[in-house]
Amino acid sequence: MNKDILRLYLIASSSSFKNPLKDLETAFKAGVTCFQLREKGADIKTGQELLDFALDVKALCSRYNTAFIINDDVLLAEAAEADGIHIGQDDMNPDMLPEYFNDKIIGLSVGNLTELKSSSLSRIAYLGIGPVFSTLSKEDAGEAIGTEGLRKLVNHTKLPTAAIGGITEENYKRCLDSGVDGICVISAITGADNIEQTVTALLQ
Ligand code: TZP
Ligand code: MG
Repeated sequence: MNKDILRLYLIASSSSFKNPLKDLETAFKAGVTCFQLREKGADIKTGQELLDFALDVKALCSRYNTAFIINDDVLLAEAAEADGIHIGQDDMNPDMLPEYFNDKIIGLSVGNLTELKSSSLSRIAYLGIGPVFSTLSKEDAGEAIGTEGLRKLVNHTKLPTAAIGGITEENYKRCLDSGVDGICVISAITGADNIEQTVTALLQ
């Protein structure tokens, strides 16, 4: 995997934006390097409606050269021919992912050293590390590890890494200074007044 794709990694659901395809296009055009469709929370799509949305997003991603990752949903990732899948500690064992993912990007969330050491990493392409700061976007995100915790985990792995959790225009540089290859954000972009400006700022 080219770790440059982790530089600015946006995560959102189909209901995160008022005009999802338009707003995602704005974000991709402005330079988001990777997008993860994480269909969680209120107002979620399922079945064919979700697949149709995923296919529209995939087309947008292809147009702007943005990597397209699906959170957790193996069947959706295969059906939408995503570039990869992201799994959490409570999801499936990455070793059990079907062959489709052999040449795809498999990302894993880790929040502490115990998780890092106990995870099967043979098929993992990158780690999402956090929450670095406290977040309102994930109820069970766990305790914030701070930039010191982030640095510690980065120093314990050779895998490409992205920081996640509570990352904003004000604190993203401290994450990058901890040695990660990039940052993952939800609310910094989904809640932005001006998506283009925010993406540009987070890429500085
Ligand atoms: N995993 C750890 S923290 C988090 C996820 C999905 C939420 C990040 O959202 P935000 O709004 O960027 O804090
Ligand atoms: Mg999950």
